Amino acid sequence: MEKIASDGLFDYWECEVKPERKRFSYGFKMESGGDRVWMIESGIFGEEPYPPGGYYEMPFIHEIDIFTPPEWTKSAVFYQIMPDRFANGDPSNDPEGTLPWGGTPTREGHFGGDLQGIVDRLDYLTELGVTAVYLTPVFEAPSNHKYDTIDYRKVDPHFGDAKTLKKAGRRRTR
Ligand SMILES: [Ca+2]
Repeated sequence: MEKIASDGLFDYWECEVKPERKRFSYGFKMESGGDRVWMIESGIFGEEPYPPGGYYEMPFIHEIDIFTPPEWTKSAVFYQIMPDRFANGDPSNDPEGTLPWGGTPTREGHFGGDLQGIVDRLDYLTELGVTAVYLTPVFEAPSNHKYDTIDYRKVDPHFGDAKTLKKAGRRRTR
């Protein structure tokens, strides 16, 4: 692996792998001085884990699963947004029991953030240099994070509607 970047907290390593077959299993061996550890999906071990159990796995790679990112993503600056916690642009759609903005977050609590809040701040994101927004799930779900989606065809009413989602996703040019 090759170290491609570092910041105050982390080093970032990268390598390119072309699996010989349509299945792929992998782990990481890390060595420093006399120390050696293996990191796989099931944990970190001082002894080399015996495969196949517990390794990171891509059990089957079909040709259509090999994703080629569009050219524009290579220079894009992404900003990830969990809508409930980003900005409340429409208090009329707040879930019952919405906590006051700036309050202490809880696991189940809602702050009323929504798609209109994102639309209202697209200029702010552009000023930051952001060129692409990645949203955590926005479809109908009971939780604040919406990963427990119950209807993939309906924008969660606490976040807004399809029309507002379209506005949040429109291409911005300066
Ligand atoms: Ca709201």
